[in-house]
Amino acid sequence: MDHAADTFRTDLMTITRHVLNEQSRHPESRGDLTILLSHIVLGCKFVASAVNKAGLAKLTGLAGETNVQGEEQKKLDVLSNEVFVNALVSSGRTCVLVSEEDEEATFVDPKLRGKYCVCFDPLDGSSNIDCGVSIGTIFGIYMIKNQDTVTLEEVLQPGKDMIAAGYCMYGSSCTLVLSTGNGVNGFTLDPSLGEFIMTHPDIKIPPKGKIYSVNEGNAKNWDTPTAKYVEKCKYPTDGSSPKSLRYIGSMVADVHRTLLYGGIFLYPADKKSPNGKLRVMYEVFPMSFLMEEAGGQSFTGKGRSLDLIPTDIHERSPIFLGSSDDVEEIKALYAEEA
Ligand code: AHM
Ligand code: MG
Repeated sequence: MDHAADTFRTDLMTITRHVLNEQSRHPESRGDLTILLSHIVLGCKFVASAVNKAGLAKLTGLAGETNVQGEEQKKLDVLSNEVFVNALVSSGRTCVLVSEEDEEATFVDPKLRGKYCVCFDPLDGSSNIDCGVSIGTIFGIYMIKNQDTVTLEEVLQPGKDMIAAGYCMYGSSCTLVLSTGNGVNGFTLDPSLGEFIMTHPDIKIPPKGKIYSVNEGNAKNWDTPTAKYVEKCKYPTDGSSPKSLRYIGSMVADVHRTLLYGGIFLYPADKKSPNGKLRVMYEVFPMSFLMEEAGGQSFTGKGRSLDLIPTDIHERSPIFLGSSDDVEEIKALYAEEA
Protein backbone atom coordinates (compact mmCIF):
# COMPACT_ATOMS: atom_id res chain seq x y z
CA MET A 1 0.00 0.00 0.00
CA ASP A 2 1.25 3.44 -0.84
CA HIS A 3 1.33 5.26 2.50
CA ALA A 4 2.85 8.43 1.07
CA ALA A 5 -0.11 8.80 -1.25
CA ASP A 6 -2.49 8.57 1.73
CA THR A 7 -1.00 11.68 3.27
CA PHE A 8 0.35 13.61 0.30
CA ARG A 9 -0.83 14.16 -3.22
CA THR A 10 2.25 13.10 -5.11
CA ASP A 11 1.19 13.72 -8.70
CA LEU A 12 0.69 17.47 -8.85
CA MET A 13 -0.67 19.44 -11.77
CA THR A 14 1.49 22.53 -11.52
CA ILE A 15 0.61 25.55 -13.62
CA THR A 16 3.73 24.94 -15.75
CA ARG A 17 2.70 21.36 -16.43
CA HIS A 18 -0.81 22.52 -17.32
CA VAL A 19 0.41 25.23 -19.70
CA LEU A 20 2.79 22.76 -21.37
CA ASN A 21 -0.12 20.31 -21.79
CA GLU A 22 -2.16 23.09 -23.40
CA GLN A 23 0.77 23.91 -25.67
CA SER A 24 0.98 20.31 -26.89
CA ARG A 25 -2.55 20.71 -28.31
CA HIS A 26 -0.99 23.15 -30.80
CA PRO A 27 1.86 21.24 -32.49
CA GLU A 28 2.86 24.35 -34.46
CA SER A 29 3.45 26.29 -31.23
CA ARG A 30 7.02 27.29 -30.42
CA GLY A 31 6.35 27.69 -26.71
CA ASP A 32 6.35 31.48 -26.68
CA LEU A 33 3.11 31.77 -24.72
CA THR A 34 4.36 29.17 -22.26
CA ILE A 35 7.48 31.24 -21.64
CA LEU A 36 5.47 34.46 -21.32
CA LEU A 37 3.07 32.84 -18.83
CA SER A 38 5.93 31.51 -16.74
CA HIS A 39 7.25 35.06 -16.44
CA ILE A 40 3.79 36.30 -15.40
CA VAL A 41 3.64 33.51 -12.81
CA LEU A 42 7.00 34.62 -11.45
CA GLY A 43 5.67 38.19 -11.18
CA CYS A 44 2.63 36.92 -9.25
CA LYS A 45 4.85 34.98 -6.81
CA PHE A 46 7.03 38.03 -6.25
CA VAL A 47 4.03 40.28 -5.59
CA ALA A 48 2.40 37.62 -3.36
CA SER A 49 5.53 37.55 -1.25
CA ALA A 50 5.70 41.37 -1.07
CA VAL A 51 2.00 41.58 -0.14
CA ASN A 52 2.51 39.02 2.64
CA LYS A 53 5.39 40.99 4.10
CA ALA A 54 3.88 44.42 3.43
CA GLY A 55 2.92 45.30 7.00
CA LEU A 56 6.29 44.19 8.34
CA ALA A 57 8.34 45.77 5.60
CA LYS A 58 6.31 48.98 5.69
CA LEU A 59 5.55 48.66 2.03
CA THR A 60 1.87 49.34 2.33
CA GLY A 61 2.03 52.87 1.08
CA LEU A 62 1.79 54.97 4.21
CA ALA A 63 3.10 58.19 2.70
CA GLY A 64 6.58 59.25 3.67
CA GLU A 65 7.62 55.99 5.36
CA THR A 66 11.35 55.45 5.26
CA ASN A 67 13.29 52.30 6.06
CA VAL A 68 16.22 52.01 8.45
CA GLN A 69 18.66 53.17 5.82
CA GLY A 70 16.57 56.28 5.44
CA GLU A 71 15.51 55.33 1.92
CA GLU A 72 12.00 56.13 0.85
CA GLN A 73 9.92 52.91 0.67
CA LYS A 74 8.18 52.10 -2.56
CA LYS A 75 4.45 51.77 -2.41
CA LEU A 76 3.23 48.25 -3.06
CA ASP A 77 1.45 49.22 -6.28
CA VAL A 78 4.54 50.94 -7.68
CA LEU A 79 6.70 47.96 -6.70
CA SER A 80 4.23 45.53 -8.31
CA ASN A 81 4.30 47.50 -11.54
CA GLU A 82 8.10 47.35 -11.64
CA VAL A 83 8.01 43.61 -10.94
CA PHE A 84 5.64 42.92 -13.84
CA VAL A 85 7.31 45.28 -16.31
CA ASN A 86 10.66 43.59 -15.62
CA ALA A 87 9.18 40.08 -15.78
CA LEU A 88 7.38 40.81 -19.06
CA VAL A 89 10.23 42.59 -20.80
CA SER A 90 12.80 39.98 -19.74
CA SER A 91 10.60 37.19 -21.12
CA GLY A 92 11.65 38.41 -24.59
CA ARG A 93 8.10 37.62 -25.74
CA THR A 94 6.40 41.03 -25.47
CA CYS A 95 6.42 44.08 -27.73
CA VAL A 96 3.92 46.39 -26.01
CA LEU A 97 2.85 46.69 -22.38
CA VAL A 98 -0.22 48.56 -21.15
CA SER A 99 -0.25 49.03 -17.39
CA GLU A 100 -2.74 50.79 -15.17
CA GLU A 101 0.21 52.44 -13.47
CA ASP A 102 1.71 53.94 -16.63
CA GLU A 103 0.10 56.79 -18.49
CA GLU A 104 1.59 55.71 -21.84
CA ALA A 105 1.94 52.27 -23.38
CA THR A 106 5.50 50.89 -23.15
CA PHE A 107 7.07 49.82 -26.44
CA VAL A 108 9.71 47.22 -25.63
CA ASP A 109 13.27 47.69 -26.91
CA PRO A 110 13.32 46.13 -30.41
CA LYS A 111 16.16 43.78 -29.39
CA LEU A 112 13.95 42.21 -26.70
CA ARG A 113 10.71 42.10 -28.63
CA GLY A 114 8.33 39.18 -29.06
CA LYS A 115 4.86 38.92 -30.54
CA TYR A 116 2.63 39.56 -27.52
CA CYS A 117 0.98 42.65 -26.07
CA VAL A 118 0.13 42.37 -22.37
CA CYS A 119 -2.42 44.66 -20.69
CA PHE A 120 -2.34 44.50 -16.90
CA ASP A 121 -3.31 46.06 -13.63
CA PRO A 122 -0.36 45.09 -11.42
CA LEU A 123 -2.16 45.62 -8.12
CA ASP A 124 -5.87 46.21 -8.30
CA GLY A 125 -8.02 47.17 -5.32
CA SER A 126 -5.93 50.10 -4.13
CA SER A 127 -8.36 51.06 -1.37
CA ASN A 128 -7.82 47.64 0.22
CA ILE A 129 -4.00 47.61 0.23
CA ASP A 130 -3.36 49.34 3.54
CA CYS A 131 -5.86 47.29 5.55
CA GLY A 132 -4.79 43.81 4.40
CA VAL A 133 -7.97 42.95 2.47
CA SER A 134 -7.67 40.84 -0.73
CA ILE A 135 -6.14 42.55 -3.74
CA GLY A 136 -5.00 41.17 -7.08
CA THR A 137 -3.24 41.37 -10.42
CA ILE A 138 -5.27 41.23 -13.65
CA PHE A 139 -3.82 40.54 -17.13
CA GLY A 140 -4.92 40.05 -20.73
CA ILE A 141 -2.73 38.93 -23.64
CA TYR A 142 -3.01 39.76 -27.35
CA MET A 143 -0.99 38.63 -30.31
CA ILE A 144 0.48 41.39 -32.50
CA LYS A 145 0.89 40.75 -36.23
CA ASN A 146 4.23 42.44 -36.68
CA GLN A 147 6.24 43.18 -33.57
CA ASP A 148 8.72 45.39 -35.43
CA THR A 149 6.12 47.80 -36.80
CA VAL A 150 3.54 47.65 -33.99
CA THR A 151 1.60 50.88 -33.37
CA LEU A 152 -0.74 52.01 -30.61
CA GLU A 153 -3.73 51.49 -32.94
CA GLU A 154 -2.90 47.81 -33.15
CA VAL A 155 -3.01 47.56 -29.38
CA LEU A 156 -6.58 48.89 -29.28
CA GLN A 157 -8.17 45.56 -30.20
CA PRO A 158 -11.57 44.28 -29.09
CA GLY A 159 -11.53 41.98 -26.06
CA LYS A 160 -12.73 39.03 -28.14
CA ASP A 161 -9.31 39.01 -29.88
CA MET A 162 -7.46 38.24 -26.64
CA ILE A 163 -5.74 34.87 -26.62
CA ALA A 164 -5.35 34.51 -22.85
CA ALA A 165 -6.35 36.25 -19.64
CA GLY A 166 -6.14 35.72 -15.93
CA TYR A 167 -5.87 37.15 -12.48
CA CYS A 168 -3.98 36.40 -9.31
CA MET A 169 -5.70 37.04 -5.99
CA TYR A 170 -3.58 37.83 -2.95
CA GLY A 171 -6.04 36.80 -0.26
CA SER A 172 -6.30 34.24 2.52
CA SER A 173 -4.52 32.09 -0.03
CA CYS A 174 -2.88 33.12 -3.29
CA THR A 175 -4.96 31.93 -6.24
CA LEU A 176 -4.20 32.27 -9.93
CA VAL A 177 -7.06 31.84 -12.39
CA LEU A 178 -6.14 31.41 -16.04
CA SER A 179 -7.72 30.84 -19.42
CA THR A 180 -5.89 30.35 -22.69
CA GLY A 181 -9.19 30.11 -24.54
CA ASN A 182 -9.95 26.52 -23.59
CA GLY A 183 -11.91 26.85 -20.35
CA VAL A 184 -10.82 28.29 -17.02
CA ASN A 185 -8.60 26.71 -14.39
CA GLY A 186 -7.63 27.84 -10.90
CA PHE A 187 -4.28 27.24 -9.17
CA THR A 188 -3.35 27.84 -5.54
CA LEU A 189 0.17 28.76 -4.49
CA ASP A 190 1.67 26.12 -2.23
CA PRO A 191 4.07 28.28 -0.21
CA SER A 192 6.21 25.30 0.82
CA LEU A 193 6.80 24.29 -2.82
CA GLY A 194 6.65 27.79 -4.29
CA GLU A 195 4.44 26.35 -7.04
CA PHE A 196 0.91 27.05 -8.19
CA ILE A 197 -1.00 23.75 -8.02
CA MET A 198 -4.26 23.15 -9.87
CA THR A 199 -7.03 23.24 -7.27
CA HIS A 200 -9.98 24.39 -9.37
CA PRO A 201 -10.01 22.47 -12.68
CA ASP A 202 -12.40 23.56 -15.43
CA ILE A 203 -14.29 26.25 -13.50
CA LYS A 204 -17.90 26.69 -14.65
CA ILE A 205 -20.00 29.47 -13.15
CA PRO A 206 -23.46 28.34 -11.94
CA PRO A 207 -26.13 29.49 -14.42
CA LYS A 208 -27.88 31.50 -11.70
CA GLY A 209 -26.64 32.84 -8.38
CA LYS A 210 -27.87 34.10 -5.04
CA ILE A 211 -25.45 37.01 -4.62
CA TYR A 212 -25.24 40.50 -6.12
CA SER A 213 -22.14 42.66 -5.74
CA VAL A 214 -22.15 46.42 -6.24
CA ASN A 215 -21.13 49.65 -4.51
CA GLU A 216 -24.60 50.68 -3.29
CA GLY A 217 -23.18 53.97 -2.06
CA ASN A 218 -23.50 55.18 -5.66
CA ALA A 219 -27.25 54.31 -5.87
CA LYS A 220 -28.39 57.94 -5.82
CA ASN A 221 -26.77 58.46 -9.23
CA TRP A 222 -27.68 55.16 -10.94
CA ASP A 223 -29.67 54.95 -14.17
CA THR A 224 -33.12 53.32 -14.20
CA PRO A 225 -32.16 49.77 -15.36
CA THR A 226 -29.45 49.43 -12.68
CA ALA A 227 -31.76 50.81 -9.97
CA LYS A 228 -34.59 48.49 -11.06
CA TYR A 229 -32.27 45.48 -11.14
CA VAL A 230 -30.91 46.03 -7.63
CA GLU A 231 -34.46 46.61 -6.36
CA LYS A 232 -35.41 43.22 -7.85
CA CYS A 233 -32.43 41.59 -6.10
CA LYS A 234 -33.77 42.85 -2.76
CA TYR A 235 -37.51 42.61 -3.38
CA PRO A 236 -38.04 39.84 -5.95
CA THR A 237 -41.51 39.83 -7.46
CA ASP A 238 -41.42 36.24 -8.75
CA GLY A 239 -41.66 34.56 -5.35
CA SER A 240 -37.91 33.77 -5.19
CA SER A 241 -35.75 34.66 -2.14
CA PRO A 242 -33.90 37.97 -2.08
CA LYS A 243 -30.24 37.81 -3.13
CA SER A 244 -27.45 38.43 -0.61
CA LEU A 245 -25.18 41.44 -1.05
CA ARG A 246 -21.41 40.91 -0.95
CA TYR A 247 -19.01 43.70 -1.91
CA ILE A 248 -15.31 43.70 -1.14
CA GLY A 249 -14.30 46.60 -3.37
CA SER A 250 -11.49 44.60 -4.98
CA MET A 251 -12.55 43.54 -8.45
CA VAL A 252 -10.40 40.40 -8.37
CA ALA A 253 -11.95 39.20 -5.11
CA ASP A 254 -15.51 40.14 -6.09
CA VAL A 255 -15.17 38.48 -9.51
CA HIS A 256 -13.47 35.39 -8.03
CA ARG A 257 -16.36 34.83 -5.62
CA THR A 258 -18.84 35.43 -8.46
CA LEU A 259 -17.05 32.86 -10.64
CA LEU A 260 -17.08 30.20 -7.92
CA TYR A 261 -20.45 30.82 -6.25
CA GLY A 262 -22.42 32.41 -9.10
CA GLY A 263 -24.35 35.66 -9.05
CA ILE A 264 -23.60 39.04 -10.55
CA PHE A 265 -20.95 41.74 -10.17
CA LEU A 266 -21.87 45.26 -11.30
CA TYR A 267 -19.90 48.43 -11.74
CA PRO A 268 -22.51 50.45 -13.59
CA ALA A 269 -22.45 53.89 -15.12
CA ASP A 270 -23.86 56.64 -12.96
CA LYS A 271 -24.63 60.31 -13.39
CA LYS A 272 -21.21 61.30 -12.06
CA SER A 273 -19.27 58.64 -14.01
CA PRO A 274 -21.10 57.99 -17.30
CA ASN A 275 -18.55 55.31 -18.22
CA GLY A 276 -18.42 53.69 -14.79
CA LYS A 277 -15.05 53.25 -13.13
CA LEU A 278 -13.41 50.08 -14.39
CA ARG A 279 -10.88 50.16 -17.21
CA VAL A 280 -11.63 48.36 -20.45
CA MET A 281 -8.23 46.96 -21.40
CA TYR A 282 -6.94 45.53 -18.12
CA GLU A 283 -10.06 45.13 -15.94
CA VAL A 284 -13.19 44.70 -18.06
CA PHE A 285 -11.68 42.61 -20.92
CA PRO A 286 -9.70 40.00 -18.97
CA MET A 287 -12.55 39.42 -16.49
CA SER A 288 -15.12 39.23 -19.30
CA PHE A 289 -12.93 36.74 -21.20
CA LEU A 290 -12.69 34.51 -18.11
CA MET A 291 -16.41 34.84 -17.39
CA GLU A 292 -17.41 33.78 -20.91
CA GLU A 293 -14.89 30.92 -20.87
CA ALA A 294 -16.54 29.74 -17.62
CA GLY A 295 -20.01 29.83 -19.20
CA GLY A 296 -21.11 33.23 -17.85
CA GLN A 297 -21.78 36.54 -19.58
CA SER A 298 -20.46 40.08 -19.48
CA PHE A 299 -22.51 43.09 -20.62
CA THR A 300 -21.72 46.80 -20.78
CA GLY A 301 -25.27 48.16 -20.66
CA LYS A 302 -25.17 48.36 -24.46
CA GLY A 303 -23.73 45.06 -25.66
CA ARG A 304 -21.28 42.24 -25.12
CA SER A 305 -18.24 43.58 -23.23
CA LEU A 306 -15.73 41.69 -25.41
CA ASP A 307 -17.09 43.42 -28.54
CA LEU A 308 -15.96 46.86 -27.33
CA ILE A 309 -13.19 48.46 -29.37
CA PRO A 310 -11.27 50.82 -27.09
CA THR A 311 -10.07 54.16 -28.42
CA ASP A 312 -7.78 54.90 -25.48
CA ILE A 313 -5.66 52.52 -23.41
CA HIS A 314 -7.15 53.78 -20.14
CA GLU A 315 -10.77 53.94 -21.36
CA ARG A 316 -13.52 52.95 -18.89
CA SER A 317 -16.77 51.07 -19.33
CA PRO A 318 -19.75 50.06 -17.21
CA ILE A 319 -19.76 46.30 -16.58
CA PHE A 320 -22.30 43.69 -15.48
CA LEU A 321 -20.85 40.19 -15.35
CA GLY A 322 -21.59 36.81 -13.86
CA SER A 323 -24.10 33.98 -14.09
CA SER A 324 -25.78 33.84 -17.46
CA ASP A 325 -29.40 34.02 -16.19
CA ASP A 326 -28.61 36.95 -13.89
CA VAL A 327 -26.91 38.93 -16.66
CA GLU A 328 -29.90 38.15 -18.95
CA GLU A 329 -32.14 39.97 -16.45
CA ILE A 330 -30.13 43.17 -16.53
CA LYS A 331 -29.92 42.95 -20.33
CA ALA A 332 -33.73 42.77 -20.48
CA LEU A 333 -34.04 45.88 -18.30
CA TYR A 334 -31.67 47.84 -20.58
CA ALA A 335 -33.61 46.59 -23.64
CA GLU A 336 -36.86 47.92 -22.09
CA GLU A 337 -35.21 51.30 -21.69
CA ALA A 338 -33.94 51.52 -25.26
P1 AHM B 1 -8.18 50.76 -8.53
O1 AHM B 1 -7.66 50.34 -9.86
O2 AHM B 1 -7.90 52.18 -8.18
O3 AHM B 1 -7.79 49.82 -7.44
O4 AHM B 1 -9.78 50.72 -8.66
C1 AHM B 1 -10.38 49.56 -9.10
C2 AHM B 1 -11.19 48.97 -7.98
C3 AHM B 1 -11.74 47.61 -8.29
O5 AHM B 1 -10.90 46.61 -7.79
C4 AHM B 1 -13.05 47.59 -7.60
O6 AHM B 1 -13.97 46.77 -8.24
C5 AHM B 1 -13.48 49.02 -7.64
O7 AHM B 1 -12.31 49.79 -7.80
C6 AHM B 1 -14.16 49.48 -6.41
O8 AHM B 1 -14.52 50.82 -6.54
P2 AHM B 1 -15.39 51.61 -5.45
O9 AHM B 1 -14.49 51.85 -4.31
O10 AHM B 1 -15.84 52.84 -6.16
O11 AHM B 1 -16.54 50.71 -5.09
MG1 MG C 1 -7.41 48.82 -11.02
